[in-house]
Amino acid sequence: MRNSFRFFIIAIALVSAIACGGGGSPAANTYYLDADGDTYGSAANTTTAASAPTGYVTNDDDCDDANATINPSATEIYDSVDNDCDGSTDEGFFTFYKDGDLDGYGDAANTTVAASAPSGARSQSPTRAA
Ligand SMILES: [Ca+2]
Ligand SMILES: [Ca+2]
Ligand SMILES: [Ca+2]
Ligand SMILES: [Ca+2]
Repeated sequence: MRNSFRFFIIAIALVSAIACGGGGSPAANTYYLDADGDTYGSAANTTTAASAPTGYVTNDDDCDDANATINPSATEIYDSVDNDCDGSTDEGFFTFYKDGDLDGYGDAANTTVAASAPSGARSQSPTRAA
């Protein structure tokens, strides 16, 4: 009686060890390499595993996986680069023309690029030939 109970316990332990070990493989997921460590992965380098390997993440949203300052959480700045990975480069920036005499027409020779009109006498409207 006692021996058969012990055998029963051992049998259960064996079966569960086999099931967890070499038996059925868990569902595999695709993971994306995050080479620059900004938590956004690149679709250019993927692997399939049951859980995320070191350096891999579950998204492929990084448009530049060699630059940690470029990712979907970044703020767009005026630098001819798509900093926030939305597919648009330097969106939200405009050229403003200085309107020194406040006649409503700017000076093509005196411009600045910004997201909103700088303080001072400037106009976003294109210039009249000065
Ligand atoms: Ca990345
Ligand atoms: Ca990046
Ligand atoms: Ca952008
Ligand atoms: Ca930019």
